[in-house]
Amino acid sequence: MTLAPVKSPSLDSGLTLDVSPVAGALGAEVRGLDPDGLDEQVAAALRDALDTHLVLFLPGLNPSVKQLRDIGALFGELEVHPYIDKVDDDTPEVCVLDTSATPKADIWHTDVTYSEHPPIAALLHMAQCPPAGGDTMWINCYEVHESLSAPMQAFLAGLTCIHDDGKQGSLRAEHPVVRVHPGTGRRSLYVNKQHGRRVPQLSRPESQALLGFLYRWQEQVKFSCRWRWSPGDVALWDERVTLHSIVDDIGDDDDTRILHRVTVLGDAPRPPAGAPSWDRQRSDKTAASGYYGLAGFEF
Ligand SMILES: O=C(O)CCC(=O)C(=O)O
Ligand SMILES: [Fe+2]
Repeated sequence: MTLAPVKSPSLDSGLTLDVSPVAGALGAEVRGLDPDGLDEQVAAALRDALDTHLVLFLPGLNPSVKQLRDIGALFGELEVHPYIDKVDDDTPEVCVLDTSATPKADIWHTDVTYSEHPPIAALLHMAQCPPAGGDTMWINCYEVHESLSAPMQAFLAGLTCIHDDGKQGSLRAEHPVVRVHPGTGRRSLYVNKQHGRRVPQLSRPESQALLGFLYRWQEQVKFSCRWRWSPGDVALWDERVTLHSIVDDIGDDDDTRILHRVTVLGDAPRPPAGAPSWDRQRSDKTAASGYYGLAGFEF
């Protein structure tokens, strides 16, 4: 997909949003947003920009906690996380992510795909930024799907993948391997190696080989964009059609990296219309399963 270099939807309110791509595959900077001037027109312009660019960056916006929540609410109902720390009690939708203190998400993933209704979008505000390192990267999963051959696309359209939370599979969900975005109608590949475990229509070794191939294929740099954070930046992405990962290269262990985070609640991923439906494998206890079922893909 080739993206227009600059897009500037002019709103009736007189506000102009300048939307300018940051990479060939996905991602755009948005300038001109007034976090106190959010209305339906601004919402429509942002949603349109998000549908086109998949990740939006609002450089130096430095929103208040309430403003961050209100920008998130333009995209849908917000999550109130049961236990992650909140910035303050008045805005339970805004969590604190201290990536200097907690394990970093330095693996390509899509958030919470072990849920039946994974999030549709997420926002991060860089509240305390390290001087260097700790960039975040995203991948365009439409492009990943489009890069596959027609027979491979046809094969994948009829498959599902079982995702779990990695804790003995206590939370798990089954989703189509190819999903259709309800807004754009486009197909994207929907597997990620943090949570994806098994394609139940295939034997265990077949599933292992296929997922291993897809994970390697989708992680190519050409499908990605990378954001070097500055203090106050906000990133907002469509969880349905992207993967992301922090780059875990913060130079000094004493550097603090604190983000404020908002999650937009999701829907059930939808498979392509008319995709074939295959039975599950009756038994996956093949002779080879002991060998191929090793390590992270074991389910
Ligand atoms: O720390 C980051 O840059 C990304 C964290 C992350 O994976 C998330 O907020 O979902
Ligand atoms: Fe994440």
